[in-house]
Amino acid sequence: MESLYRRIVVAVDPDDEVGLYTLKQLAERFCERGSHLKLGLPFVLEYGVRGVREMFSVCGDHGSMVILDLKMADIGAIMRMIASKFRGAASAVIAHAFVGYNSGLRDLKEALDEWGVKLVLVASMSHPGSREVLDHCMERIFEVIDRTRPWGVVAPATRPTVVASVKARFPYVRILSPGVGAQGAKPGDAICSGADYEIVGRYITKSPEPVKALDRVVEELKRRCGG
Ligand code: BMP
Repeated sequence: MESLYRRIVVAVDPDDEVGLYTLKQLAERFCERGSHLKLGLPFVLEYGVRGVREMFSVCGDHGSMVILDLKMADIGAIMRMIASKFRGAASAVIAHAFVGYNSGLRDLKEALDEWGVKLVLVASMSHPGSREVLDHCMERIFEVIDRTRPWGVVAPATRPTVVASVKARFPYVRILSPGVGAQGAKPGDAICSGADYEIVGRYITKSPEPVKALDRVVEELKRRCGG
């Protein structure tokens, strides 16, 4: 079972009633089981770069990743500037692929490679609105991913066929799939379709017993996908 905890990324998107101390204690429980953390704008706006750094030091001790999810979508120079603020505070950063490679993701990727930080690109999103624009451009987005060669790609657990097509096209890339729990996908929907990690947020963090909720996700994963 232990290795299956390694395949879960807990999205910690706090509301303002939760103190950093409480979150750090919770993060420790997730990471000592082997799971990883994803911190996005809700976390950064509340606790700043310092908060991210503190979570990183808690989870880094357990060999877990802290993935910084700012879903950057800017020119390369600015994405690089933003990412530099989190140097030494995150294992990976997430950016949108649709900004393109030239003077965009190329600059970010070069900087992250130099700093030893992983790049994750968004291929497709888990909400229904992803079909309105993003998914029409999938082939172009795949071309950008191909050029950039990120460590990981985000593909939706809510649409396992998209996960499977990312896997077929990029066997070398790690697939991180959000949408499990609150958005309706079940544990295993993405991993059984070729994803490496499932991202689970509110199902765990809003549970009265978050660690038990993580345990339930892993049990269900084991039941459905083995491991
Ligand atoms: P939840 O399990 O509470 O729905 O949280 C999902 C997390 O994954 C959120 O942090 C959200 O920003 C992120 N996410 C998503 O839901 N869909 C995507 O396509 C990409 C994401 O990063």
